[in-house]
Amino acid sequence: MNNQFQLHPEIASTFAFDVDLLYFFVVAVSVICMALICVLIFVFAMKYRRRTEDQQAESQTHGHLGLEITWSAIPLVLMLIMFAWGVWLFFRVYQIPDGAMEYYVVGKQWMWHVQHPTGQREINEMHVPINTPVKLTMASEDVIHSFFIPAFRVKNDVIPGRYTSLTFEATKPGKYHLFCAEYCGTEHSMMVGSVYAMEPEDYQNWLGGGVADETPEEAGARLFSQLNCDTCHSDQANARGPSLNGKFGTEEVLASGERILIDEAYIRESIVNPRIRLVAGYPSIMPTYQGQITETNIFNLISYIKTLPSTEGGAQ
Ligand code: HEC
Ligand SMILES: [Cu+2]
Repeated sequence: MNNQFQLHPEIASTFAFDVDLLYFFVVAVSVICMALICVLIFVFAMKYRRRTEDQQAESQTHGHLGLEITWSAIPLVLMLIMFAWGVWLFFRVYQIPDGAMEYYVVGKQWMWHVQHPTGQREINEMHVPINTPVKLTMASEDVIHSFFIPAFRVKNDVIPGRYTSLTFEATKPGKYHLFCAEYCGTEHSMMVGSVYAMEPEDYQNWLGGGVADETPEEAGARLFSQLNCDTCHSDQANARGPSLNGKFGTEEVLASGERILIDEAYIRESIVNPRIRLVAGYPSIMPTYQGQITETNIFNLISYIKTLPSTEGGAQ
């Protein structure tokens, strides 16, 4: 199935068909307009050709308001249809549904690391259940990559120093191509893999068959003490850093007076570049962990910090 050359990838996600429909509309409009122009060039060249050596033009037409309006208005309407349709689809494709399963994906020259919500890890393979919304949060260890699953019609760049995401819901069990779609060095063309969409029961069995790794939260909890985060971040009254309990999704007041939402991107920045945004009332003593921690481990720390419950009667 996957080795044959295919002009058209399979339709295997909820919005794949709608993406195709818009694509065919754009192609059809372009082909029809191009054909019209080609035919008219040919017809006019024949119809108005010079018939004798000394033939003079009878009259020249300069401008025609009706025509001008027609050939401006029709393309405008067609373009607006494409635009509105595109915007509608864009929001559908990029909206993250509630309760989506969150996978972490790290691009690295030249492979994809995938981590399941339950902790299973894969390289260049990704198993997902069908009929379940999936969200990928993606990071890069080195250069710009791009995560592309043609059968699901999803693609997004994976950028160093920043999180990007993708969501999809597979609809058809099968094995699909996974590509890096951004030239990223010598072995870019080898940065390929497979996505296995499975019936939910099969997915559960697959999970059960693998080695039971620690979950992202467990790994994060382990790192939190291994990297000594807990020596500064705790609920104790004399803690040197702000307590992180129950902080995820809330707003932080910075030393600059600015307010910022504590989300994945902010936590990542706090770990690799703590000096950029200081929390109000705290000295700049947090060491940077840049280069000492992998993107996967940053994901794990974030998962752990997300689960920290707010504690009443704490220092904060
Ligand atoms: C030497 C003490 C120290 C260590 C070790 C430390 N931090 Fe911090 N951290 C701080 C201080 C102080 C702040 C507040 C000032 C700032 O923003 O840099 C802070 C801020 C933060 C923030 C932003 C919190 C907020 O409320 O906005 C996060 C997230 C964070 N640290 C995570 C970590 C993680 C994860 C580790 C371990 C990998 C860690 N820190 C290790 C002292 C520390
Ligand atoms: Cu790549």
